[in-house]
Amino acid sequence: MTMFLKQLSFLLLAIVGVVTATTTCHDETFVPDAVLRITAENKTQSCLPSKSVVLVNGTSPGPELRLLEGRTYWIRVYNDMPDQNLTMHWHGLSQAVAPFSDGSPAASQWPIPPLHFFDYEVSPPVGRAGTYFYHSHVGFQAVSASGPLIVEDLVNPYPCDEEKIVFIQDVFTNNDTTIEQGLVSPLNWTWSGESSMILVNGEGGGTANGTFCNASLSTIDVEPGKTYRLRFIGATALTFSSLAIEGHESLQVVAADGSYTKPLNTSFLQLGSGQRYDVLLTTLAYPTKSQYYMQLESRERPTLTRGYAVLNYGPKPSFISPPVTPPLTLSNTSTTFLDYALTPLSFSDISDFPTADQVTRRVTIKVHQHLLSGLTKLIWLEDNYSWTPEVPAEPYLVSLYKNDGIEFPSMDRALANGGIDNKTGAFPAQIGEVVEIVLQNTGADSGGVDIHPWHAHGAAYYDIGSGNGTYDAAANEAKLKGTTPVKRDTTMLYRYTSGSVGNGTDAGWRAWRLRITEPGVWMVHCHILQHMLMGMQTVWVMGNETEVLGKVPKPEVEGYLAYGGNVNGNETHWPEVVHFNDLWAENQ
Ligand SMILES: *[C@@H]1O[C@H](CO)[C@@H](O)[C@H](O)[C@H]1NC(C)=O
Ligand SMILES: *[C@@H]1O[C@H](CO)[C@@H](O)[C@H](O)[C@H]1NC(C)=O
Ligand SMILES: *[C@@H]1O[C@H](CO)[C@@H](O)[C@H](O)[C@H]1NC(C)=O
Ligand SMILES: *[C@@H]1O[C@H](CO)[C@@H](O)[C@H](O)[C@H]1NC(C)=O
Ligand SMILES: *[C@@H]1O[C@H](CO)[C@@H](O)[C@H](O)[C@H]1NC(C)=O
Ligand SMILES: *[C@@H]1O[C@H](CO)[C@@H](O)[C@H](O)[C@H]1NC(C)=O
Ligand SMILES: *[C@@H]1O[C@H](CO)[C@@H](O)[C@H](O)[C@H]1NC(C)=O
Ligand SMILES: *[C@@H]1O[C@H](CO)[C@@H](O)[C@H](O)[C@H]1NC(C)=O
Ligand SMILES: *[C@@H]1O[C@H](CO)[C@@H](O)[C@H](O)[C@H]1NC(C)=O
Ligand SMILES: *[C@@H]1O[C@H](CO)[C@@H](O)[C@H](O)[C@H]1NC(C)=O
Ligand SMILES: *[C@@H]1O[C@H](CO)[C@@H](O)[C@H](O)[C@H]1NC(C)=O
Ligand SMILES: *[C@@H]1O[C@H](CO)[C@@H](O)[C@H](O)[C@H]1NC(C)=O
Ligand SMILES: [Cu+2]
Repeated sequence: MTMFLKQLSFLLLAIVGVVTATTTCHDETFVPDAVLRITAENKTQSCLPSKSVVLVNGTSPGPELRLLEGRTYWIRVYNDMPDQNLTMHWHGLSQAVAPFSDGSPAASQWPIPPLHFFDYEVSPPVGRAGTYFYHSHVGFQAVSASGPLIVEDLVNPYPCDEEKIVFIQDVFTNNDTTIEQGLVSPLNWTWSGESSMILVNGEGGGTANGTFCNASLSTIDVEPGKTYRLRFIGATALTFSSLAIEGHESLQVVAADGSYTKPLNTSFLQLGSGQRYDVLLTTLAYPTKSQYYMQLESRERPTLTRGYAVLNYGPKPSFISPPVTPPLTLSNTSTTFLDYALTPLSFSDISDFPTADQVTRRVTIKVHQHLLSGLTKLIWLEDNYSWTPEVPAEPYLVSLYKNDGIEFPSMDRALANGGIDNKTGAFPAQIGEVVEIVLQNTGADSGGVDIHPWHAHGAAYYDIGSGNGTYDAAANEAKLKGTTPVKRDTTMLYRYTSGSVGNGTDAGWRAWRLRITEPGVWMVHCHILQHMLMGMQTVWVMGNETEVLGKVPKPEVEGYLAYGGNVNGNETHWPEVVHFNDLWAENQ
């Protein structure tokens, strides 16, 4: 069934509200499709001394998960940590059918308590095959607790000889606890420090702020004269990377986030936290050496972090040093990178793009950095609201079901306040609306401007571009003429000057257009982990009360509504779960 039909019938189901749910006990007879075990262990990474790191199955990145489009999977996630909460988010995949499986503790689910496990229901629809990743959504854990998630095609539009994952991460000198405490402390606010190294597939060496780190590099093993699909995954906490491969100037982009595109050639990539690009690379027929460096550099930070990996044609050496002199001069930030240039490959993505006259509402979110009066604490505001991990006290969806913590957001209050309901702090949207979301950068209290990779949970949006100053819909429509944007889930809000622009001055924008089709509670946030801890997150409630909560009546989801409720398994208790996808299918 097509995505559209699936959404339509899901919507009808929600409206008719005929669901009769029963919970299923996942006892010893139940076999999950995949298992992830999360621990905190002392580990050395790159040149850093051993410190506590949150790992998936003992490694960072964790093991690759491969799912097939159009199937439902149960992924059992064990929180084996004795003293930390955990969730897992399936970055880029919509959890419209299984709302408690989105893994965002502020919006959709209680975290998995220490020494418990949770069965996530993940169902990539047909048409969304592509490159994704999974990561924790608690605190700073996602700096290491993440791994590749590949949704395989029923029919691959870009056949190639082989494919390789290029999973990009940061490491920091301080541990997660120290970083978290520093960023939320009111009286002693402390920055995390800059990235100590950029890792590729868990390894990396190079320089950080001019200090050389001689750690062994990871290899991407290739053979001459073959075509590879490289799946680049931006799983960094902070780093916005500029990257290129020595001797291999032709990279052909064929997918952005989870969307196939028409092929587009580029010699370098820019990759923010949360973004993915799939690239076809044809290797040299006659390489003149065994190893070619892939060079990665941080951009838009006060200090430069430079890491390397190698494209390896020869036998695998036991230790590969980073070069002392960088082989490449990498591009500075391009504020136009692939914007207005990528085109969807699929006909349905092209035909589904809403035209300007279909847009029913535009919501501009002002992004601002604020220094709390009398303190050293910096916070991020979106329309004067700061959404830190402690806000709200219980996940938003849980509150709505329990009808206790927070009321259902009011469309009237939202319309009177530029899109945000000023009582609940959430952005409501009605099914059937076509909304433009404009992320409007503004000068900080200090006058400075920063960059932000903005990510949306739920359905992907059409990215309609970015620019300097204040968003101008008519001018942008002229730029869009003759183009069809691509569906994305993470795109960059840039800065256009390194200097001061003045407190509150508009200083660059990024705009999205989306049809509201999938009822649910969805986070829309900057993907820089530090910024999230500092409040750079919003919550959208799409659909009315019947549509959001009517999927499954309250008694059936009771186990999801309490922290440590009976949907969590442990050594003496099997989880009692709702099979949301089966319910949906039964009601067709
Ligand atoms: C993770 O480790 C568990 C055992 O600890 C194993 O059963 C499971 O298959 C591993 N998961 C993956 C995706 O490799
Ligand atoms: C990690 O190292 C610290 C300090 O050496 C030690 O106290 C702690 O028990 C270790 N943790 C683990 C999980 O091994
Ligand atoms: C993190 O680092 C701080 C400061 O060095 C230390 O006190 C704390 O025990 C560390 N936490 C863990 C979990 O290792
Ligand atoms: C885990 O989450 C619960 C519910 O939000 C909270 O009460 C508890 O303090 C958290 N535990 C830790 C160790 O952070
Ligand atoms: C403030 O934080 C810094 C860095 O974490 C630490 O070195 C310092 O001791 C702290 N000061 C106070 C007063 O807690
Ligand atoms: C970077 O190095 C310079 C020169 O050694 C030093 O003054 C500065 O404090 C360093 N910055 C960071 C963030 O480590
Ligand atoms: C890095 O370390 C390796 C292994 O110890 C050594 O062979 C190599 O010479 C070192 N490279 C530099 C530039 O220090
Ligand atoms: C919300 O905004 C309206 C104006 O649109 C105002 O009358 C009302 O007092 C505000 N409510 C809160 C809780 O700020
Ligand atoms: C910047 O503007 C905001 C909003 O008008 C105000 O609250 C803040 O105090 C200003 N900051 C400075 C440093 O003037
Ligand atoms: C962006 O606009 C500001 C204000 O007009 C201007 O100073 C700056 O040079 C512009 N930046 C770019 C890259 O065009
Ligand atoms: C939600 O919208 C549907 C479809 O328009 C409508 O049938 C239903 O009555 C609405 N529910 C509420 C609570 O407004
Ligand atoms: C295991 O889960 C059950 C049901 O939620 C709970 O009653 C029990 O206390 C849990 N055991 C532990 C050790 O947390
Ligand atoms: Cu940000």
